[in-house]
Amino acid sequence: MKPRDMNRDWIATARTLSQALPYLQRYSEAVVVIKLGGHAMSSPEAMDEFARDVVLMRQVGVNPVIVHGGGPMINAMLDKLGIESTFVRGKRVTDAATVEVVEMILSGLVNKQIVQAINRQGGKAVGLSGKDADLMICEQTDPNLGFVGTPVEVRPQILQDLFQNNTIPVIAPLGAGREGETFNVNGDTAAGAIAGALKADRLLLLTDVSGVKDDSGDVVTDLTEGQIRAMIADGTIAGGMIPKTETALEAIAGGVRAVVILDGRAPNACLLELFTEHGAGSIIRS
Ligand code: X2W
Repeated sequence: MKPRDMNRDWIATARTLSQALPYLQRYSEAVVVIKLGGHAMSSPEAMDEFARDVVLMRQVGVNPVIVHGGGPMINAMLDKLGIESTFVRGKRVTDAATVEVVEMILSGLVNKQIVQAINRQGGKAVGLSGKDADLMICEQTDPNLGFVGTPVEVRPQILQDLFQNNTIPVIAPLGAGREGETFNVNGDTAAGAIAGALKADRLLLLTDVSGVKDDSGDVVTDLTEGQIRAMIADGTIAGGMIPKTETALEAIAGGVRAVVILDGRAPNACLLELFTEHGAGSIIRS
């Protein structure tokens, strides 16, 4: 039996659903690429909640695509194996032994955790990497970084086929080289390239900070390309936020309608961004 006492919470839930209608209509059939960083996968509970939100998106007609990272999980395995790892400007120097571990952890462990979490919530997820169906062809980024790749060609047809079948693609950021190499691709870079090839309506970069902050530490909710370039030049945007904002600008140049940088640890971050007036994090529009 449903409780008939109209307590405030239930009324608020019904009102929230009702108010979401224009947003549900706006995003019906929309392609939303979500980059889930390793730092945003903080606990099994957070993973389940993320998975539920993704399944809800699919349920209301959105075509979600998940591109994940897993830097902390790669670090843990390299530590166990006694393989040292260094980063140059946010990219892992990747030798032949390291790229094997990166592929095992990203395509194996992390990819399947996300696939399973989505399927447990009633969704239909399939795991891929950039190698599957030649989704993401890469070239070496810089000889000093070893097997780190830059996407040069993305073939999104396999993703469109999966949308037709109500399937949610979950993509590990590895790329295929033309000579049969395996390339390690930064997760944000991979998500930007895939979102661009799909001309996605939204690219959501889920991270562990609440957005792009100004010099007094407040999140800037709306950002233009000019503002981002000025904030990088004067040092307001620094560290890991530089590649994220650069990815955002590249994605916009590639045809993505808007990119949002938001805190993936916040409850229901994706739903808040897509289906409420409030929005979340920092948005960069085309
Ligand atoms: C990354 C791929 C994983 C990733 C790495 O090896 O750590 C490069 O640095 P997060 O969790 O999103 O940081 N690749 C080239 O991007 O993970």
